[in-house]
Amino acid sequence: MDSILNRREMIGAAGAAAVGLALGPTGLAQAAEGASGGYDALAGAYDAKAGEYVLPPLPYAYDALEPSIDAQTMQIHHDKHHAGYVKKLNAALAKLAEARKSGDFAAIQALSRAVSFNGGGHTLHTLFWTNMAPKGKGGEPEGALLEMINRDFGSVDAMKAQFSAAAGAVEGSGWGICGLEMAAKKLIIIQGENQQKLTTWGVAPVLVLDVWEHAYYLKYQNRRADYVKAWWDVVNWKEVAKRVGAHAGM
Ligand code: MN3
Repeated sequence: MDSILNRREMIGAAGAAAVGLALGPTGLAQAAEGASGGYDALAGAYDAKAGEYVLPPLPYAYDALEPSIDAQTMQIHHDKHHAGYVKKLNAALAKLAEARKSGDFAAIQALSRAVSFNGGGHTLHTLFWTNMAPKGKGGEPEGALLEMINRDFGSVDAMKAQFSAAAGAVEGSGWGICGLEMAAKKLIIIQGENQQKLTTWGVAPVLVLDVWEHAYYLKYQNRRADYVKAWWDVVNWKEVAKRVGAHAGM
């Protein structure tokens, strides 16, 4: 295990893409040009030629995750909510470019916040769609990923229990997030509020779960715990393994 984890590749192109927009669009542009180092999901989130963030298509049909997540929720969530974050992120960045030209930074707080909120939303949703797969298609944790989960959480069941508790207890709108902490190269579970709060810097998200009400309310109403439980059936562990490998140098 140690030999797998000793190859330290501190935040490079892949890490920059993963920890995202705080580092500017360069990381995502590199990802778009094929330097994503296994963090392929983000390659579709930015159009390097146009110089704009874009809404990547869902990698499956709207109804592909049923019965865990219903088709109508997926359609509205992807086509309306996620698209909105992309549009507002681009708009905020354009206004910042104008501000640099004019030297008028009167709106800097609102614009910085808009980049953080909408950029966080864009990154997390892009990772979310691709860390899910139709039931039975996502595999199970195995190999180096399984070893890492056992090392850092004790067992897969213990990891799932902590993640479910964290996601279920997010106050208001937010995310359950499992990520690789870059200093220790260990997996940790954190909560995200809104799209950007409670961030732990240096943690590259490898498995994320949207627990905003828009992600589950049509089917589950107030029963967030039932949604979280059903969601485990559609986790794409193969994609999670790829992301961990990209950051841990596996
Ligand atoms: Mn959402």
